[in-house]
Amino acid sequence: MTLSNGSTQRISRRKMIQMSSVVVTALTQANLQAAAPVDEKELIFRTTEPRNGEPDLADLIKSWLTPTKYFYVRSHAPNPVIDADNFRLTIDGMVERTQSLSLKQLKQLPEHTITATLTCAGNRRAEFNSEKAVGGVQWGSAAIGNATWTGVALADVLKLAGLKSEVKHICFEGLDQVEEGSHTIGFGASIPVEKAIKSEEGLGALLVYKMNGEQLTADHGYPLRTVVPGYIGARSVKWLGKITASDRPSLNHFIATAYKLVRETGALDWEEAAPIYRYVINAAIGSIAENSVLKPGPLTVSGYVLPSGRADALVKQVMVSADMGKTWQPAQLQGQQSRYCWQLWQVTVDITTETKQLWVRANDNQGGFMPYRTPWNAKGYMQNSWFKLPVSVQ
Ligand SMILES: Nc1nc2c(c(=O)[nH]1)N[C@H]1C(S)=C(S)[C@@H](COP(=O)(O)O)O[C@H]1N2
Ligand SMILES: [Mo]
Repeated sequence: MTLSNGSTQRISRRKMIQMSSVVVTALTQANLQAAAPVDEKELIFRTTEPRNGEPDLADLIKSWLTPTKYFYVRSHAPNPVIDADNFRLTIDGMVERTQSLSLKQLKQLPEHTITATLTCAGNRRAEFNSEKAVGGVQWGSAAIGNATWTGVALADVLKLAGLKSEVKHICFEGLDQVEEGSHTIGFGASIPVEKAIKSEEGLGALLVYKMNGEQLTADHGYPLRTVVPGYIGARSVKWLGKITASDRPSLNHFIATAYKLVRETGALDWEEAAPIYRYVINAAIGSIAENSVLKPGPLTVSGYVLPSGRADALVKQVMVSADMGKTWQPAQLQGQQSRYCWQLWQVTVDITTETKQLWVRANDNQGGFMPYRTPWNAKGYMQNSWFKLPVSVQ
């Protein structure tokens, strides 16, 4: 049984009243517990209906692995409430054997745990506004997080179904109901079949049921989601209900139209532009808030850096300047370098009475670099220009 439910206490109560008491009592206590928005999120909510929140940057960069409570939430619709006992994942399209798998059946496949960073294509969107206003969730720099993900290889699931030779894309559809024009659709995406199955990039995509070792929370896609390492968050579909093998990308709005880099939102621009798959290199300072008042002298600052979403992309260098780019200090990268994961960094810079901003730029070993400026685009995606933090010195 799938019930449309809100994700905040307030919404769920309102919706509960709308449901008939028969339906309410039909939900077992266990189901309610699993589906309830139990996670006490310590996030700054940019919108609450649906839930879109990011942590305080200072909290975010406390650890390489992001605790779930500090992991950003980006949802286009209320969290669907899914009864895990009756849940079925459908695999159809260009396959030899259409599948309808319970969670139990899925979990019989070999289990894998990976660590991977997810980031929203709209991370740092608000910075575009200084050039021209952009719509959408007004993200700061914390729509990113690094977690461990446990589940099964999408490749193994596709093997059960048997892909036909003409398959080029694997499409995903969520069980949420996103308002799109006059109707509602499940949030969807697709990825090239080479990315979906084990490839030279190692383990392809995963279908995961655990995040940071715990059952997925309602916000993050309970009971099942995809995780596509190296790709923008929008390709990691939450509340996954259906996988379709196809000879072309999904026609779902969120890959056919949204999540493209366009200057204008007319039909021609959408048609000409390709979907975004990989994320770009990015970095931010987390230890100091915007407009902090600093004292002259040495100051240690820290932050995160994410290499571009290519297999084997590793961060080469993070540089920080306290004098508008006249001089740069190389930051020390901390902790392990791991495929498709961010790193934390730290550097001590000299703050002078001339310091007005702290700047960060980074590059990786696969040719990825943060540009001085990111071209403005209508949806405000892929903002990865030099990170510039305004401060004052007294
Ligand atoms: N079904 C569904 N999947 C979804 C979304 C959504 O709204 N519905 N949002 C996507 C976007 S844009 C991002 S950035 C990630 C966010 O994942 P998180 O909320 O677990 O951080 O989920 C993606 N998967
Ligand atoms: Mo996103």
